[in-house]
Amino acid sequence: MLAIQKNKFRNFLPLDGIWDFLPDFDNVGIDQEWFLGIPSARPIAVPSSWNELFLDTTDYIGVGWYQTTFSLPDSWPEGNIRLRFESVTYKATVWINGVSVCSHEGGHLPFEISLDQLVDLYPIQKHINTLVVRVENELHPNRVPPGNVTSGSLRLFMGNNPATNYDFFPYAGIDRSVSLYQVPEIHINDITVKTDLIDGNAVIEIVVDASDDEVDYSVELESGSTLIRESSQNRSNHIEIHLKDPNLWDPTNPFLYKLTTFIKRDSQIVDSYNLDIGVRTIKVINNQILLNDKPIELKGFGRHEDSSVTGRGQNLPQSIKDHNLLKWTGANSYRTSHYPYSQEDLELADKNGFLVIGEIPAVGLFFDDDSDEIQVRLGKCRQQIDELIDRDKNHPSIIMWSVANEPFPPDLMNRMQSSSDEAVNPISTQFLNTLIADVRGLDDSRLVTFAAIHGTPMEWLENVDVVMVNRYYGWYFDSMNLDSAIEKLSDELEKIHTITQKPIMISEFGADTVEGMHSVSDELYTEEYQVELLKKYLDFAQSKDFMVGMHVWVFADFRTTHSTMRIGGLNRKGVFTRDRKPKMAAHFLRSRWK
Ligand code: BDP
Repeated sequence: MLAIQKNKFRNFLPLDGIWDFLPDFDNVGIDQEWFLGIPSARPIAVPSSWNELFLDTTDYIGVGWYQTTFSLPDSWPEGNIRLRFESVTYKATVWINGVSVCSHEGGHLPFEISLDQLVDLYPIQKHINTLVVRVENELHPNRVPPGNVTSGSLRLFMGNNPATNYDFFPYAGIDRSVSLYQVPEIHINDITVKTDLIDGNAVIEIVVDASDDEVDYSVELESGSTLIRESSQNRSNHIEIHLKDPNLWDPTNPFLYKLTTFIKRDSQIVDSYNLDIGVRTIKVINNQILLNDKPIELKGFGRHEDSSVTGRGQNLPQSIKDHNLLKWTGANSYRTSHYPYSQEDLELADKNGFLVIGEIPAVGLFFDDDSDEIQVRLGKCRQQIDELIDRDKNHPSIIMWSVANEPFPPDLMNRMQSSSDEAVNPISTQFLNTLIADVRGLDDSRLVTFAAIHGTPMEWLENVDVVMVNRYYGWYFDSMNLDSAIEKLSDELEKIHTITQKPIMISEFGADTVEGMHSVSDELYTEEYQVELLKKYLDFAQSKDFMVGMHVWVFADFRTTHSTMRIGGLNRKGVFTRDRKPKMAAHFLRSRWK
């Protein structure tokens, strides 16, 4: 799914702004036909999450209705108009002029609908049209991420309502932009770009999917002052560019080439699309991750899309600021924990040279309920992998896909406490292997992994390219005893490496820290303790050849549900506060990484 682009062949009409909103606390909207027009309204910003905006919706995660109007410009020809939502959390049902046009389940990823079939029902071209969206964010065990889980799993983060087994707040709403756009009658549907290096020269492979077979394909690659042009032979939609001495993309030189793709009908160009592409390769060989055939270590963070006003709603100034602060620390990498981030955030990563691990929203997965329920969740994860790779496959910044964060084996507590290594139920192994195989089937040019909790069965790790572990020795285990914590960490990771023979990265480690809390002796929640813990982990990683990355949990404090483990409803493991003030740890990392 290509990002929306405006050019001489394509039109674009953003619908963001102030919409009408009505929370449906009693879930009566469908019966009362609110899709014909919501009965009363308060203003809301689109995009944003509703939770941070109104006093009566702070903890509300049920149903909310949105409404706006639009008219199409006279200059737009008829047909090929699409309505696109970049992210609605969790389930959207959409009506135009009272006619139901689509529904979509799963937040964080785009969906769109062609309006062409509507034209027979209603001449949208000539009218002021009403757009109504019902957003529903109830937490269910068979959704992804699962919520309201009552059986088996580790319900770590149960605090007040809502009950989730992950700790980030389940924000709801139209979280990213909504727009109308138009493509020409014969148009480019999709472009897939892959790059390889052969004897130091680049091979750029471009596959174009057009709406019509009877077209000719060509591309232009802008490289400094020269323009390389290639056309396909015999209407093949596959074009290769060979580039001598390419300017390779990497964190120190995130060079982007401008690639323009054209399709022609009867020698006339009928559509074009621009992409910024980076030439780079990513591989694992023995214990190392190789970027452009050279070993690279990932230094960075897990993050969250989280802000005190927009919630999980898109906040471009904050993305820019976060990227600048990431650079300031000397980080070269981050994970989109625990869901896909906005496409703008990835554009920034391409430009700023961050190595990104893209993750689907599969956090808190569990496998000890009915097998039918497990299959429903599997289906949802597979849909999310399809949609994620479809959206993000052309970003040079993405080097690895993560198919889950901390899936829970059924006997997790036992495994955590006794380091038990008993075989796990095969359905869970098959579940993860199916996701990994899906990723490889869709994208053989990147690595695949998942973030493994302490106690993860070894057989789950057999199939990944890089073993990624979240570890909290020194915080949830052996708190206040960092030497013993590091000893246990070392023993455990040595063992995992001996068995798997794969490179390992720690994708989460950290300590909750209240800014301004200090002590001369070891004390939990102090800024000194956070620095000490991070330092010991980084020293450990430096001493092991098989360690390929360290992601601190977490970049900045973020909102959680209220619980005895979360002071003030925040996870405070950030090295920046929620309003992006540095704690001592941020300065420490900068001195270490810069
Ligand atoms: C890990 C989760 C992460 C939490 C973190 C924590 O992956 O989402 O925020 O623990 O407890 O288990 O801070």
